[in-house]
Amino acid sequence: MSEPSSSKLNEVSPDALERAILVSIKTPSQTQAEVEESIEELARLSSTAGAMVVDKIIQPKSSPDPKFFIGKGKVEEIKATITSGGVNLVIFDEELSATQQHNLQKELGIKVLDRTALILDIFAQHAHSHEGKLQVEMAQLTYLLPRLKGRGTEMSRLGGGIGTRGPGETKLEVDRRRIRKRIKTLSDRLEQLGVNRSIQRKKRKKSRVPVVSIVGYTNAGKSTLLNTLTGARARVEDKLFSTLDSSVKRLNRGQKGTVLFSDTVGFINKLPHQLIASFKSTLEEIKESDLLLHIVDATNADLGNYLRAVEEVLTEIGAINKKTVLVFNKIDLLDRVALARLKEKYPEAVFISAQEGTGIDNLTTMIEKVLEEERVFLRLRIPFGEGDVLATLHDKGYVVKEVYGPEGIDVLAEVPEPIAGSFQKYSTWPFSETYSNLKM
Ligand SMILES: Nc1nc2c(ncn2[C@@H]2O[C@H](COP(=O)(O)OP(=O)(O)OP(=O)(O)O)[C@@H](O)[C@H]2O)c(=O)[nH]1
Ligand SMILES: [Mg+2]
Repeated sequence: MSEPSSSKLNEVSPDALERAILVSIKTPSQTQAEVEESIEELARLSSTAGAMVVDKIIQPKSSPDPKFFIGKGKVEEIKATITSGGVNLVIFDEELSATQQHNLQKELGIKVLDRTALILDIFAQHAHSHEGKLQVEMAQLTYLLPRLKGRGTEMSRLGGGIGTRGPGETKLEVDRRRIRKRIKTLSDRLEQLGVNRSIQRKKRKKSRVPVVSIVGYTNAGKSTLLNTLTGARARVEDKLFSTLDSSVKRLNRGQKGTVLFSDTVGFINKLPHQLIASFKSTLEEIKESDLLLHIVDATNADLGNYLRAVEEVLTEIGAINKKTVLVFNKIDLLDRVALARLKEKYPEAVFISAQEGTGIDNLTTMIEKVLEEERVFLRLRIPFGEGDVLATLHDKGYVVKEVYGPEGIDVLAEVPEPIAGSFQKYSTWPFSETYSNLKM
């Protein structure tokens, strides 16, 4: 049960590459460039997973066909290419329904995958830590469960490998039950690991060491930046999803104390929901950090699209309102004009080359500035009946001192600046003064 839908690509040697056709539709609401860029990315995902792309097909279509996703005529066309091109894999750029995948596989006689299955496969190959492996397995099983239908009959014809392993139809119910049980086990284990993580986080919070999370699209240069900032030696590769396990590195700033930098899994357009759910505790680290560095590969053609994709995931994990510094990376690859244009369009951003060290001083200064801004000390008196306010302070900030008096609880707390205003009514000295950095 540990290898639910895939891992064949793990075993593919360079001379036995799977030969793939990539397929997408272009709906009226999408631009041609958008669809082309997406299928190019699918090609990069395919080669990261170990498949060789033989052809790419885009069909203009008002909406996906419920039976085959693409039109029946296109299915016939693909069938012909399969025979002539020695193709043994078709990958769709959008998530297919169980029925579509089943119909396509039946009609084409070869393996049919979608973007989600492909990403899950890459994650399966790149997961190294115990937790990472559990997270990926859970995501794969969640993806597999609604797609078990009909697998039994297809099995023998499709010749094994990704997405084809599975039980015979008669065993299906038994298997569904087994999968559900396994998902439950995985979810319990992950929850336990999540608890451990949150204990670690609380400890960190208590020691008041600020945490800066490096987030961004996959391959933007997050790990490179972590290495440049902290002298770490995280894995850097021109591949998608090199980093799955988040790593936290300490930077000693002398008198200013330490800062922790956290590098984590990259995001992508149409990031499978199963992965977001499974990587919940990893992604929670982002939500809990003091500052986000949103790293963008400045050489990307359609920057807006990349920014949006990251913002969507940040929204989904509840981290969109975090204090964020936008960082354009790889400026060594830009000419002067392109760089100037970018600076004009994003005046608030920082421009760096993580690889060459350009702009890192600017970035560090910016980080210092923001971290300083973050700290706001409040002196509050909280009435006894409002325990939830104290709980919020503990949760979102750091309670320096807490004294129970006759009229309520006197609290000295440090909170993130953006939420300071919500405690104004409990303030026990003129509120404006609380904004200066008061120490005990
Ligand atoms: N030219 C140039 N290349 C860079 C720069 N920063 C990173 N790269 C390259 O970009 C590729 C991706 O870098 P990583 O640091 O692995 O990117 P990442 O965001 O951690 O990627 P994932 O972990 O896969 O999501 C590597 O080939 C790096 O060498 C830069 O400033 N300039
Ligand atoms: Mg990385």
